[in-house]
Amino acid sequence: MLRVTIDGQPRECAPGTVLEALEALGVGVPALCNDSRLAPVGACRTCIVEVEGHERPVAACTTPLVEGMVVRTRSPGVEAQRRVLLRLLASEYPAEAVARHPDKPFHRALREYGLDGEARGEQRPELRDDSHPYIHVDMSQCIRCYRCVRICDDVQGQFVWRVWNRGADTRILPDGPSLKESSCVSCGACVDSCPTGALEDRTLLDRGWPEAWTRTTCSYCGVGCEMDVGTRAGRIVTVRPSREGPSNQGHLCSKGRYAFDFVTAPDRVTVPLLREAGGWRRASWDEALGFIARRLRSLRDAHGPDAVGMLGSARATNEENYLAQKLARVVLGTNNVDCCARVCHAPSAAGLKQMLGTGASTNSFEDVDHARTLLVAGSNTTECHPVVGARIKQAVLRGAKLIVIDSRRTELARYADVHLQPRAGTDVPLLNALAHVVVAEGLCDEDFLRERVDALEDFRAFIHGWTPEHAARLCGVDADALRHAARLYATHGPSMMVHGLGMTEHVQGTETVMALVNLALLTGNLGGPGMGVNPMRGQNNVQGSAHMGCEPGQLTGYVPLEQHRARFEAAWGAPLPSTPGLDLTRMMEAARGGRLHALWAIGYDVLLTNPDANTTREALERLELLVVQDLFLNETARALGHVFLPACTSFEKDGTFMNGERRVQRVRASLPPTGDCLADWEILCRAARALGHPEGFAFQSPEEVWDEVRRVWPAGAGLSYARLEHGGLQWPCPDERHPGTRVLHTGAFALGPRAALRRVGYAPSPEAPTEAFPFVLMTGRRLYAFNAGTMTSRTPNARLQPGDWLDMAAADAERLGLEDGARVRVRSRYGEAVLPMRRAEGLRPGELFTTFHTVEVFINAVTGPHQDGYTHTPDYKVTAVRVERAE
Ligand SMILES: Nc1nc2c(c(=O)[nH]1)N[C@H]1C(S)=C(S)[C@@H](COP(=O)(O)OP(=O)(O)OC[C@H]3O[C@@H](n4cnc5c(=O)[nH]c(N)nc54)[C@H](O)[C@@H]3O)O[C@H]1N2
Ligand SMILES: Nc1nc2c(c(=O)[nH]1)N[C@H]1C(S)=C(S)[C@@H](COP(=O)(O)OP(=O)(O)OC[C@H]3O[C@@H](n4cnc5c(=O)[nH]c(N)nc54)[C@H](O)[C@@H]3O)O[C@H]1N2
Ligand SMILES: [Mo]
Repeated sequence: MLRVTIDGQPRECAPGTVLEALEALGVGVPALCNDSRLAPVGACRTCIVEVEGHERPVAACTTPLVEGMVVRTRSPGVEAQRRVLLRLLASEYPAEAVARHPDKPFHRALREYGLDGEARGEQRPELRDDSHPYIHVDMSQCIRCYRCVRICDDVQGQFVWRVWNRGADTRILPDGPSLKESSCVSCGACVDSCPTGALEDRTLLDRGWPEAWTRTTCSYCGVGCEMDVGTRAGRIVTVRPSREGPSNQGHLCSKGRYAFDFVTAPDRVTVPLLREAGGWRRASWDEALGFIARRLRSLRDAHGPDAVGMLGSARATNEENYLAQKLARVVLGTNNVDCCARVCHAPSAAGLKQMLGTGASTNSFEDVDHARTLLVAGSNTTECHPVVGARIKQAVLRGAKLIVIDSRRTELARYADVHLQPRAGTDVPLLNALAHVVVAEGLCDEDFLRERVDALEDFRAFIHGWTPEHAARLCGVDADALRHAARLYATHGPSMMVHGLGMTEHVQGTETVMALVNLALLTGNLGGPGMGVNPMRGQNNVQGSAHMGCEPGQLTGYVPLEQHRARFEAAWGAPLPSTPGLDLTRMMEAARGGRLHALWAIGYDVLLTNPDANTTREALERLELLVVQDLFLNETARALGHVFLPACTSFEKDGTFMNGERRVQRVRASLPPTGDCLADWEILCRAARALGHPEGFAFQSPEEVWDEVRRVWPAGAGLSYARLEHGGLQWPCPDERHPGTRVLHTGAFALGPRAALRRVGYAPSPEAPTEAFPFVLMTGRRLYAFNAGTMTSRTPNARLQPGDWLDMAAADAERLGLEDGARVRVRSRYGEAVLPMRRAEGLRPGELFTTFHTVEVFINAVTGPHQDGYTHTPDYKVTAVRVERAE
């Protein structure tokens, strides 16, 4: 700590700039061009202070604090200078704006200096841009602090805002004809930073200033961004990023920042519903739960407990998923419980668990800043995990090396030192070839191998045949590019892997993850900062849902059921079912075969998102009871549900989520429940009572549920709500003094001192293109829509990205005589879908890409039944199809 004197008071401050010290002490000075997320520039000079020994006032934002410094923030000299500066800015600033946006830093400064009456500028209509659904632009209120320009460049890395002209004529304009038509990705960072009313959220202008702020965690993807929700009169007015958020550090993406209005969508279901001959009928909670209880009891009496299945929700909290699997096992008496980790990163969990002992990311998002080389494999990070994607871009702009393995040229591929673009489904050969180069060229970390790795000789013998030339033929990549990538990853460490569904949603999903782990083991890139193997987990709580026990063979803490049966039976005071449970894909088969009679799906649109939808439909149609617990009549409910239970959104309940870096974070209600909706945890507790089994479900709050979770999960015992208050904690965290774990496998692996390399042979996808089905279709996602689209389609995000469309290489489009926008029929062996096509750059001819975000297109009618052998995760990435113009 430094001892300094500020405004006559002796103070102790942490090293940093003078402005940081003043802010920490709560000594406010205007600082209009300053933003703690940006490097200070000292341009506006409103933060000037007097420092003893300096002839002239200095800008507090660019002046480092030093021991013994004597600072005066309010001396007559600096106050006078500040007033002159502010008066100059005011003279050009529109008067109405000051009143309209009372809480902006510039307006506060004007009021503080009694200058609000001196705003005399004009509102100039030609400087307004009304194009964007979320961001209102009025550059007559621009004071040229350039915060928008800088935050777009230095945090998001999008470079949308450009500076035109100089001096008094300076204009800041987007890089397109309007903001909507620009390269803007709607992260809202510029709005959040703008100190005036030049850039503002439309919702805030329309609905008024927030009356209350609530800190919570975003409910879209697995990054786990912390955010502050501003509410007024029972509505969300705006969402702002929390600067303390460990994984987002003051940044958000378009979904977390803006896509919240689904909460008040007119078709939100707010009462329980029962299906009758004529359609849905309103019911009371007692009636709906009573109906479910009677039906479940009679199905169980007729067919045994395993006639029933339960799906937890990767969108709901840990507490709720814990209760879902407990209800399945203890009340319904079945291990038939799963969640949509099954269709997503189950191969990552399985591969990492088998090889290293823990089925989760080895490192943290923070490690992106410590890696010298980043290997992004099958992850479209900038669209699917935009806050981490932006962080990767910034790391690369600062000089980190980037290797991208993706079958398309993604945004990150354009930043990459090497982009390996394999034919879809050929990553095992590609990764084996990288391992071959590492071994053959002597690039292994010999010390690491000696101390921590087994099966080296066997692996050497195996990998010998996987030459780059051999792999190059299978993958369609250049052999020298493979060599270049392998050398970079092995020799320019620490090297960090980030991987996505391009690795896992394949017939070889788990094996592909194992091939990634092989590379990390060979090069010693495990157990330290800036390293590791890191699945970019999909939904906000998919890591947590599986970890709480929503998997047939795993109990809370992701421990094997058979090994931990006795401990859980003691804790729960009830026997656990003895038959092994079915996972989601096996439940669908059982339903089709007439062996599963009831399914309870919490926050999971199975019909729309499972592959081979015609088969899924047949399965669900045969069920005698399909309970859907959701926010909306999603496609599963609309088409086939028998009972609908209306749940609260994450804005309306308390609890915790677990993000992709093993961090447990608090979710806090910012709104009261809508209508009769209940939080999922309350629904499940009431259901247990209705089923005549109240014991073990008498919880009064999510915290009580969580405290039970901590009792049965030793590695989470230290994660009390009190300790999660600020920023959350990463497990393992075994006791209340433990600081949490940022990096796994330091010193030893979770499974022991040594891990073994694995032979990963190559089994090509059965969906090889044929004459009848000459194209390979990959499916995935795009920036503005989220998965089943139930939430994002009910927000203005839908205006930023129109539905699903098919990307096709220009050469293919020409050959087929298809113009952009042409409607095409995509047909596979399993079904068909009709959608518009567009030419896309960065696709290999013969390969296609589309998304599964809308019911209108229903692309899963086309995807096939093939699965990963270990986890039964569907192959959504390789389907042989043909394309023809739709009439
Ligand atoms: N905007 C948005 N964000 C999301 C979601 C969303 O729907 N929308 N969903 C969330 C969820 S649930 C998840 S799981 C994550 C998914 O996040 P990602 O895994 O990043 O998403 P995908 O688009 O499914 O696929 C990733 C990449 O794999 C590539 N790929 C496909 N096949 C292959 C292949 O055979 N080999 C290689 N090397 N690459 C291949 C695709 O070109 C694509 O760029 O995103 C989460 N975030
Ligand atoms: N073709 C193709 N299909 C795919 C994929 C692909 O890449 N290609 N990816 C797969 C992957 S990775 C995934 S994760 C799945 C995703 O499939 P889903 O899990 O079905 O998709 P989501 O849209 O995330 O949300 C599910 C539901 O949760 C509801 N919900 C949100 N919050 C809550 C809550 O708090 N409580 C309750 N009860 N409900 C809530 C939403 O309204 C929505 O209906 O799709 C899979 N399907
Ligand atoms: Mo996912």
